[in-house]
Amino acid sequence: MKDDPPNTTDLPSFRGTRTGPEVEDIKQSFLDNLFYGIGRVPSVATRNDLYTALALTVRDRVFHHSVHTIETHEEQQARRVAYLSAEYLPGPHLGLNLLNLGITEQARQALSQLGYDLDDLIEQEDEPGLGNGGLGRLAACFMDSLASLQVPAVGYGIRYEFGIFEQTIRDGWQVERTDKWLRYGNPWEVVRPEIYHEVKFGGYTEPWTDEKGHHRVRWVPDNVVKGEAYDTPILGYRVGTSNLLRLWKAEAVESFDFAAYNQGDYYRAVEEKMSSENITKVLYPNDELVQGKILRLQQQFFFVSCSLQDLLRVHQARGGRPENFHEKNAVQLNDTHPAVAVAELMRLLVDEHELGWDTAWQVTSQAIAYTNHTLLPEALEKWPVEIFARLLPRHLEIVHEINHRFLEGVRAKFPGDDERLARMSLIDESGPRFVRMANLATVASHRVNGVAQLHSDLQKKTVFHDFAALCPDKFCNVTNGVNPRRFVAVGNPALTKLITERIGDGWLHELSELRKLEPFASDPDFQNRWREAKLGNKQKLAELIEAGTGIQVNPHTIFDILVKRIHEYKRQHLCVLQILTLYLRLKHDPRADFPSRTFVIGGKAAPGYFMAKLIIKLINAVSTFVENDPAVRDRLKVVFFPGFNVKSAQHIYPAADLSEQISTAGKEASGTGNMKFALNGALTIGTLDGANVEMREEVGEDNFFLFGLTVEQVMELRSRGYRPRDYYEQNSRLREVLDLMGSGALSNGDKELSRPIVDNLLSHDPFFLLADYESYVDCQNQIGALWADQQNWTRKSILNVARMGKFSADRSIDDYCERIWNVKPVHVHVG
Ligand code: F58
Repeated sequence: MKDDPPNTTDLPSFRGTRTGPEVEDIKQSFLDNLFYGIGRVPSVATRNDLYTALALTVRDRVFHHSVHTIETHEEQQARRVAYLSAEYLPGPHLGLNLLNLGITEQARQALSQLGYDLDDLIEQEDEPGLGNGGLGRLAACFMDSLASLQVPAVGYGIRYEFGIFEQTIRDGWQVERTDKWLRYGNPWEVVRPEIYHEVKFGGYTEPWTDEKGHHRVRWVPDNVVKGEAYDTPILGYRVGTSNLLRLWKAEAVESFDFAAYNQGDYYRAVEEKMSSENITKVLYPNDELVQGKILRLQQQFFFVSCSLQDLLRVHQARGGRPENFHEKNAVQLNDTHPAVAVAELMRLLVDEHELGWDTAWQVTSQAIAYTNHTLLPEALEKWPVEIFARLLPRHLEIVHEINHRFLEGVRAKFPGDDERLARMSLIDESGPRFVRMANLATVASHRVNGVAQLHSDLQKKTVFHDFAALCPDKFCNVTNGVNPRRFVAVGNPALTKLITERIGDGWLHELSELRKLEPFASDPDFQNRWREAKLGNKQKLAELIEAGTGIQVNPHTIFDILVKRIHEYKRQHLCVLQILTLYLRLKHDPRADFPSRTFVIGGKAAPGYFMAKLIIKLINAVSTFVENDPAVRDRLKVVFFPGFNVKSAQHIYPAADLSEQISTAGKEASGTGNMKFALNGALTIGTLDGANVEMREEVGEDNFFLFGLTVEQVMELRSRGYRPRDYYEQNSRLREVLDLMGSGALSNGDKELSRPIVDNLLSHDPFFLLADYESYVDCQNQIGALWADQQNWTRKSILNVARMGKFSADRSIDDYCERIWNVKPVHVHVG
């Protein structure tokens, strides 16, 4: 791909060596940064020193854009987006920033002239694992797209000292290790000690009357924590805009409480410091399960309060008044984790800025909007009222007041319908009392969106049914998207080069331009080169697999890949049933006619989620089992890829032939891995779930391998009374597979190991694996047959890429701007 800075007038020009784009500039500033930035000379520099010097060199150039962006945004005072997310998974910054600046090749040459290899240094970067999975990664893709589309925006979140744990595998089991991502420092962030906010916790409230005779409430906390800003610039692709990701770190208000110290209570002062700092110590590693842990509520409130105070501060510094806050700020809640923002914004406006309740409510509800990412009941956040009251006494009062006013409205519209009131109330009173965060977010938001059309439709039919009956216009859909710059241009240079040679590089700005590839889908020369690119990527992944697991895989086999968080609803164990089905076919007929496959499965399991961890162990057991069988091992390989994260994902998606998107219909809100695979030329085997539905519509049903029950069929089967054992009894193939699993053969005779999984499947099977098994296996057989026809396979692969334009995060952000935020781009010129 051509990587020169484009020469349109509205693109940044650089001045001076320090931020210049030429090879010589980069060489000089790299050496300067090595010398002056970290005090090293090349002869003694470690790989990390070299990486840091290069990161600083790139950061200089990014900051150049940041400064212009801030200036332009100050001048124009345009409405901006504040994205509130408890999680961000940005991935390594270096490669993407180089691409966005358009200086990858110059940097490569500069380093090579100095005797270093750019890719080596890019590999050195530890990624910030400040999220669990799709939700955090989506937030990062959105930050990139906001900047690339030149939308004024700031991302607010938490600077966890320890991000998502590192996963290693010991004896087939997941072992968690602390993620020390800050171990060698982080050259991309800048601490802003002068930008901080105080956040109160606990205590009590008291009424008072002000001099005008107004009834007021004062919150007397028993604890105050300071949030300090850490800023990371997020540069757009080949534009002047560089927005901010501002993450808050908790600090004690004073390092030492001298009063306490003087009284000799030194330890109490130190303890207070430690407990304040604990708030941002570690990310909770659960996906799709929320536990009512008090520290988690503290984290949420901490970052929300800092962020809203910051927004109000900037708003006022720009001459805004609290009552027009919503005109200048669109505040987006990424799921309910920041939903306490509703009560905090009300508190700030009413208690601190002295607005009347109705005005404050107008401002709050016009500023805030909420994205829901899940329909799973165990993932819908609710806080025990008692915990909420203890930590946030004033906010509980505010929630009650909002609830009171809201329910009055509902009562007026649906008189006498007490059950409806109970369902819609912000407080769950069916047993022990809880604050329902999704209800709070929904009531206060002017828009609520789902993340794929199917998900948004289901929301209105299920969790938000009553709310949609009350305000149908509040609900909308914004289908997720991904960042093609990171996941194709940076991750898959071979494919990028090939595409760009044919259709130019406009697709990196406007992904729908990939359509221009369609005429080449059947071109034999293009097909050959397409296959070569894929093969090269598979070879690279094979090297990584061998380094990480010791397993040698053959790049000429089908790379059949399933990577995502491990969860029963995502059905990694359905893939295991298919692997064992192929295994048994080979045992029955060693010459069975199907192509050899390499299954790569990866993902982290929540540390407390027993079944998910057992699924990992099962996959590893199957891996060893087939590897130990000489009659099978050249036809079937099973790899559990340890430590799946953004960095390894960049190597994995480009190498896939087949993408497994096999969740139970109705359970996966959208999925985004599905998009990353398809954009890299993998064909998808999938259910009609999440965004799979829209992907299939786009790429065409002939180019998508569909199997399994639909949402309606799942619901129907459930209500009819699902009996998984019937499938076992009626399907001899399935019976043989489950018997093999239960026999202990996979685990050196230990029958107990897979028992929880087998028993669960036979007697409950809440995710309908057995019901979908036959259709899945049949579909896999069709895929095997298609592989034999490489031309047809390649044609479908090209058509998949050509028709994925819709799934750019740029399109998602356009939709948010239009349907929810009413925010316009601001052009930033970098002189
Ligand atoms: C994911 N949610 C959805 N949650 O599962 C996926 O379908 C969707 O594509 C993605 O969001 C983006 O919209 C998700 O990743 C979490 O990780 C939460 C972390 C905090 C606890 C609850 C789950």
